[in-house]
Amino acid sequence: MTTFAEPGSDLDLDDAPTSHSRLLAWVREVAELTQPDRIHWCDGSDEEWTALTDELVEAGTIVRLNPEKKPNSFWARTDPTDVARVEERTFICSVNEADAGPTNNWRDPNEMKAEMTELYRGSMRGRTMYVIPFCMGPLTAANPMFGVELTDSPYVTVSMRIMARMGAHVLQAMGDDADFVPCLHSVGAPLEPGQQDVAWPCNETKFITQFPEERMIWSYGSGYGGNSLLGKKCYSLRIASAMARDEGWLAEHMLILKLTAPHGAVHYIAAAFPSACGKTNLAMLEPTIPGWKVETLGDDIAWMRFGDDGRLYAVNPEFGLFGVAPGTGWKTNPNAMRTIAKGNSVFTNVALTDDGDIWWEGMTDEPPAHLTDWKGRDWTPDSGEVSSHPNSRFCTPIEQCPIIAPEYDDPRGVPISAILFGGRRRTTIPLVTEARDWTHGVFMGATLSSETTAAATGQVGVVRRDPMAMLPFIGYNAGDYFAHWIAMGKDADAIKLPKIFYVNWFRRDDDGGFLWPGFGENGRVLKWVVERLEGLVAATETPIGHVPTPESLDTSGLDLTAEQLAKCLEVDPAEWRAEVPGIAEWFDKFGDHLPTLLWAELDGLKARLGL
Ligand code: SAT
Ligand code: MN
Repeated sequence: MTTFAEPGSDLDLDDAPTSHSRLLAWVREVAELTQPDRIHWCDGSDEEWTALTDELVEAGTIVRLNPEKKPNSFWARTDPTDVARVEERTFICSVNEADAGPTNNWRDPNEMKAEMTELYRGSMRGRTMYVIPFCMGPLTAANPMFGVELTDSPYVTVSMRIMARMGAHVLQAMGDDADFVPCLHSVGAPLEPGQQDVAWPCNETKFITQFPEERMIWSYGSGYGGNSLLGKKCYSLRIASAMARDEGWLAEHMLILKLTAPHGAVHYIAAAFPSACGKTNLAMLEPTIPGWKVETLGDDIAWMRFGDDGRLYAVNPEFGLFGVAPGTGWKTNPNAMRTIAKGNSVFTNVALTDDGDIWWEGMTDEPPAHLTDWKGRDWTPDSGEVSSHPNSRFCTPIEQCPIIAPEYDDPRGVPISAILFGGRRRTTIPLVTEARDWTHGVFMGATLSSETTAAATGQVGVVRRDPMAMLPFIGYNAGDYFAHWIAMGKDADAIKLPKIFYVNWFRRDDDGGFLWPGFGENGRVLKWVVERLEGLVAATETPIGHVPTPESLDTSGLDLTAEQLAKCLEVDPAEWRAEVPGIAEWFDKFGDHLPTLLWAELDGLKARLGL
């Protein structure tokens, strides 16, 4: 662990562990602007982890958990106002406003830089600036995707060590002149001499800003994961989607799983669901049907490129899991429970048990008799409030997952057979629908709708369009993004393209209960998907695509009546006719950026619905 320039010194970079001149110049420039007391170059070592976590314990930001329960793990509580992504404070600062499109907030890049520069001026005073060299995806990739985050938050620094490949080996691999995405982060809470720090420094003013042409990220005011771990959504989705548009690949909000059938055939499946709609659960599924096996490659982000053989290959750029805690339990996701049991994790905004472990709603059937809740207050089952914030998270190394597929670290990625799009809808959307072809699948993704969750600030449970589950993450004009998706399919060999499906685990019956049991039973839907790929099972052609015939979906041993199954699979023309005006209104937003092929898809749907 090397710390340069103690308080009062001139932040000398002579001993910096790199001779990368652009990196050094940028670190110097940011240090001069933000005026930290010291600069620390992260090496990613165990000693550094210990020093940082000790410091965070001392500061009251985190509490060390009982090592017999969760070794080398910590309980963190944020400021109660800093608990989720802030979409209304997230900006795509492209040079032209039209390039941000109607779904993003836009500000002129020069104006934004001027305003944020004033916020950053002196913002790290009294603090350490951490330099975090990181690589999204394997370091052994043909073109390793480097980034460097400068942050004044030790919480961010330890979380980055879990979520990304980072440290001295990355800095070394960057050599003297590798390209990297500069990621600047400050919690915006400078300390005056003698001023007592708070446990969770942040600022009421927040900006999460992407500069897509410059491939640069500036984040200010928040310490929460999605706003501050800049390798994640900001780089691997917003900036990477702009790179992918320019370079002919896809950066997507998708899990990646490996499915092995009883007869040994292997299929890799990618699936896009909005935040907090079960990506982590599906990625680690334990199928209830005998002989089927799931292994995990990723739970949140997939970068996909065509290989020389014409197939679409996916890589998970991340190194950790940042999963929604509530609802994760031995019944719903035993593999996530086994992953966190190994320790080395940071739990944020969950509850603390009296014996130094963590708990959240849904972990066990019965809550403990007493907890310390996410706001640090005494909690009992009679408290009348949840103990853990609905967007509380576990941050844990993906390599600890007992069913990690060894290929997750292969820089070539894995060939994808099927892409699933899914949302959270009480009505209208059947359990699973197969697209007729790639363009129809893009139509399904582009019109995906879902009820909002606690993963972002704002109202929960409101249906909104969330194209490809990427609404908050597309780094450019979403109309152009749809065109890019269509072009990717057009240039490819149709027979080798992944087949596209639309799933909905969340349909409700008339009493408001879920129709489909979900979780491990979703393996039955995966089975139907691969049996469709292999041409083994039948489907009913409906106005919206191919839906399973009741016999083709394996429901053996499942407690589901024929009526319930029919309701899961139902395509109600009246509901769909009601859906059409909303789709037309959605498409209208994009003006001439919307590919005409998507209007043609809508016309086809209308004709099939008799409209
Ligand atoms: O909050 S994160 O953006 O890191 C996770 C999510 O919302 O998908
Ligand atoms: Mn996500």
